[in-house]
Amino acid sequence: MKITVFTLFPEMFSSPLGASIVKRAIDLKLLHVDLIDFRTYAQTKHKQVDDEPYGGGAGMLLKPEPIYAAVEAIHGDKGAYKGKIILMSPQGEPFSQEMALGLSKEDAISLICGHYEGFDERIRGLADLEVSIGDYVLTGGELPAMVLIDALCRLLPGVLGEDSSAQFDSFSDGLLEHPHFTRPRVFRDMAVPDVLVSGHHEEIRRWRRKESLRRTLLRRPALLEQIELSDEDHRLLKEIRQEEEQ
Ligand code: 4FV
Repeated sequence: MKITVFTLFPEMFSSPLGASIVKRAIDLKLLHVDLIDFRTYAQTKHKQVDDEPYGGGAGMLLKPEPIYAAVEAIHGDKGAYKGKIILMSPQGEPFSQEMALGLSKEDAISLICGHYEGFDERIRGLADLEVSIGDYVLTGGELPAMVLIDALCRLLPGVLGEDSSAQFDSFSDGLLEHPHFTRPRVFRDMAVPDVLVSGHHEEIRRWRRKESLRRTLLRRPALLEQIELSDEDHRLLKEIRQEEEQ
């Protein structure tokens, strides 16, 4: 997969792309990331990329010219680029595991990172999609772009050791993940649930499904409305509600 990032601060990406799983994906050539500093495409003598908002108001806005010039220099004019152009902004579609899964199947995507108070509205004409990582305002779109790259990268075939692990992610089945345990068997009087060391795989599957439902019911009940629950799920939820009432 090829990701092109348009940003004023390419240096912010060095460490997130230079460590652990993302680095491994890049080293394995499963992921290629190009960092484009769109200030270098500013046409004015002083490489101006921002300006005051028409109609007054605080802060500065990103100008359209440098970003259009950068995107067209790298990808050619509208239509030439086969990838999806994504604008990172708080007004965008909420980012989700489902969206990550969908985007991880693209051959190429481009991420445009805002800064200052935001974008001149005409920059939106470049984008196929606008994505927000959450209802809060950051200093720039760089961290959101890194979040997206990280979430996509681990879904690329061959990146995570056993491809299977990503399919057991939180949200992969719409539920929060069940509790996980590893050695030691007992830590400061906190013991691993017996079922997990029973070797009884059906019991273990049932316990994990039940604990995923319990955690989702207690922490994110709205998620339960969004997924198809099986008869077993309904039976388990009945047990959970009785247990939680005690
Ligand atoms: C953001 C978000 C975000 C807004 C003004 C950059 C900042 C500044 N992007 N999800 N939340 N962007 O806060 O994606 O330009």
